[in-house]
Amino acid sequence: MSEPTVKLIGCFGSPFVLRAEVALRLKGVPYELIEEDLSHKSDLLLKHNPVHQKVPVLVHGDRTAICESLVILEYVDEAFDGPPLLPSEPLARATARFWASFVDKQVAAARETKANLTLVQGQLPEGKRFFGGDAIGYLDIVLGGIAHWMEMFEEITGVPLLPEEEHQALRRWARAYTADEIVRQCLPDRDRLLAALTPKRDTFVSIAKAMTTKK
Ligand SMILES: N[C@@H](CCC(=O)N[C@@H](CS)C(=O)NCC(=O)O)C(=O)O
Repeated sequence: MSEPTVKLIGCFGSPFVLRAEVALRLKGVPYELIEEDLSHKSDLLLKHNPVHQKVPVLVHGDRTAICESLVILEYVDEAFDGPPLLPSEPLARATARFWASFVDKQVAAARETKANLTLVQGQLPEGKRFFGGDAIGYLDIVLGGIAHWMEMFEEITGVPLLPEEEHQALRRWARAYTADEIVRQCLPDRDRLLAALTPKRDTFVSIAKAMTTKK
């Protein structure tokens, strides 16, 4: 019997979609990426994610769709063979989930992004390249959405959000993450992303100033 197909409803340049793609590729799961135009949401998206109407959405065979990137990561980890994303030990799993939720709520959308990233940086295991240790794991994938965008954000605004001297470990991690062979296959094209983000430069500069001004 053939394996049920995996479809990922996504859109260009989304850090949340990137999470789902990296997880699928690390597990070696073939998938079809359906690129959504979020200004004209398709019936497919509205049918599969009627609650939030957001991407990513994972459709596995004829099963109900799975929505929300963190839920998708856990589903992919449990439903498919391949390298584990979450640690196996309960306390380490709970800790990874805590920091993933922290990244979503306190880093991606907060004014205290810089200080909160310092807290996240403290979770890098001593002498290891990734939050998952020697291999990319759940928290790497969750934070990985930010790594690529942060660099782009700095280039567009000219404001260093994470100066090397303050966030050396995190910058080293971001470089290792975005240089990973599997991650690179999923990263949005740099020039296309730059072209999409540059018109929002003024907004980004205001955000960057708010983030870097010491209170
Ligand atoms: N919490 C969601 C966030 C997903 C999200 O914000 N997706 C954006 C694209 S980056 C989206 O679909 N936006 C459409 C909208 O807000 O209507 C997740 O983790 O999956």
